[in-house]
Amino acid sequence: MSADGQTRLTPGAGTDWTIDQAWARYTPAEHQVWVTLYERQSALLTDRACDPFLRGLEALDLHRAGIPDFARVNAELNRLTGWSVVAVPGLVPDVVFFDHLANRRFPAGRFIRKANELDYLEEPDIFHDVFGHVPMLTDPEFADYMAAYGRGGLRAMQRGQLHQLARLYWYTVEFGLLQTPAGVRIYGAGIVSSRTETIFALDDPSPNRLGFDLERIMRTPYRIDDFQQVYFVAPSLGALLEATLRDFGPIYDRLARAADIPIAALEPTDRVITLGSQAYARARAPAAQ
Ligand code: HBI
Ligand code: FE
Repeated sequence: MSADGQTRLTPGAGTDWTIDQAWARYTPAEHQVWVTLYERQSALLTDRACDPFLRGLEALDLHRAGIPDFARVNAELNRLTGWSVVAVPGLVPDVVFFDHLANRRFPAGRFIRKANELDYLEEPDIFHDVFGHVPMLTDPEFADYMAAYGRGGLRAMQRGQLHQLARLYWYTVEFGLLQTPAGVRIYGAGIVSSRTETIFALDDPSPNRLGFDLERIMRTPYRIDDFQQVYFVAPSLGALLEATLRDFGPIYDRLARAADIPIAALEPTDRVITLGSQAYARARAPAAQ
């Protein structure tokens, strides 16, 4: 993103913003950052991430030896669900992003964070994108959900309601929780790739945890700079997929007239799984004006 806020095409990028991963150019120090993050997260996620995520991590062998080579990952990922990972310089324009998803291509940043910024970074790096997002793409239902989301994104843009669909992505793909027989588990990439939020999202008494409700989610703003104040729990990945396989026209018509729901508020129709204290958010709130 350049100073004037325009996303400029990176020299060498295609019109779809893809670039060569240039896997051979990663340095030993960059591979070591991946190994450090991988070992720390995978140990933490054993009984916190959902089974499809853990199975995907194994199936793709996003191993401890360093940054995965997309060519190798794609051979297996393609076979499983027809998805590929493609390298991009960073965040790409929405229309480019949605077109990739609609065509089963996940755009992943090529760069990796520095050893001194393991816990937070401004823009998604290869660890967030590949460790966080890609294992779930080995699950057939989630893989179909992500492609449906891509198709929906192009339509939401035409209607000028992209900000509402972006909330669905945020509260599912990035910060989604899943109801399982073993309890609530994580599938959202923004959580599984963050050590601190992996703990906060499941254990902390501060956030609300509510049953998944597509339209309610699309009315709920989100925070990009801190832990979430509300998480939504899907009953299953099948239910998540099924929620997108309907005509969104009437939904967008209702949403165009509906007010946003304040982030920590509860709606009468909410299925409350855990009622949060919001203590964390209050402690972080700027001093009252
Ligand atoms: N680009 N590379 C990349 N990764 C993203 O997650 C991404 C993006 N561009 C747009 C975008 N996400 C969001 O604006 C959409 O989810 C709405
Ligand atoms: Fe992401």
